[in-house]
Amino acid sequence: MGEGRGISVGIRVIRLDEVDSTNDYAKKIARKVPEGTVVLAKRQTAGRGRKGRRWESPEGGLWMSVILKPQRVDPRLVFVGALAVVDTLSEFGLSPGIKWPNDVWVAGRKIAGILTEGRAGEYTVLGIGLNVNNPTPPELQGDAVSMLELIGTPLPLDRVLERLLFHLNAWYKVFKERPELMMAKVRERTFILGRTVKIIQDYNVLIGRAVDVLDDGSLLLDIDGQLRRILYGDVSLRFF
Ligand code: BT5
Repeated sequence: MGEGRGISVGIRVIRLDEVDSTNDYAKKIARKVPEGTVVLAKRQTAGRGRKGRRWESPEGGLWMSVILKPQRVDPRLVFVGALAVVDTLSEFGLSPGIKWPNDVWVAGRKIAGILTEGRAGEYTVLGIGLNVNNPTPPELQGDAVSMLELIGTPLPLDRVLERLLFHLNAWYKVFKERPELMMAKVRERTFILGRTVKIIQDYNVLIGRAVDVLDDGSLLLDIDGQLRRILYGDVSLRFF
C-alpha cells in the first residue's frame, strides 16, 4: 500500500542553535518546503505547550517540529507523535505510557509533550518535546523526568533523533492507511484507562473513570454510570 510513494519524515532536517519555538519556525516555512521537513533546535527561548503554556527547552533535549501535509486536518495526528516517542523510549529500555491526550510519561512523570498546530488544507506542524539529557525544570521536580535521569547516562541526541524519525515514519504511514490500527495501539499504550481522572475544560471540571479511547481519538469517561465523550481539545487531565 503506497510503498515507495510515502513521504519520509526527516528527508530534510533544518538544524538551529536557538529559536523561539520550532513550531513557530515550522509554520513560517511550511508552505515552501516538502512534507516531512523537520525543524530541530538545540534550545528554544519561547517553547510552547497548549494554550500558551510554557515548555522548558534548555540545551540537551530534543525539541523538534515535523511539517506534515495530510489530506485533512485530523486531531489524531497527535498520536503519531506520542506513539513514535513511546516506541523510541521502549528501545532505550524504558516503559512509557500515553497520558491522553498529548503527554508521554515514564514512572509517573512527564518525559515528553506533543503540540500539533495547523492550517486546514495546508499543513499540520507536529511539535515534539522530549527530555533527553537536559535538566528538567526545578519547579517541576517530581512531575517531569528526562531519559538521562532514568537511564543514568547521557545519550547521543542524534541516535535518539534517528530512532524517533524512524518511528514517526512508521506511525504516519499507519495513520494514513489504517488509522483504526493506530488507535488500537493508542488504547493499548494509554495508561490512564480504568483510573479516576479529573478533566478540566474551560469553565468545567468533570470527574470520572477513564473507560476507553475511541477510534476518533476522544476519551470515554464514566461519570457516576453516565458515559460521556471528551473530545481532544484544550482539556487538561489530572489524576484524582
Ligand atoms: C505540551 O503542552 O505538553 C506540549 C509541549 C510541546 C513542546 C514542543 S518542543 C518543540 C515544539 N515547539 C514548541 O514550541 N512546542 C513544541 P501541555 O500539555 O500544555 O503541557 C505544558 C506543561 O508541561 C507546562 O505547563 C509544564 O507544567 C509542563 N512542562 C513544561 N516544560 C516541561 C518539560 N521540559 N518537561 C516536562 N514537563 C514540562
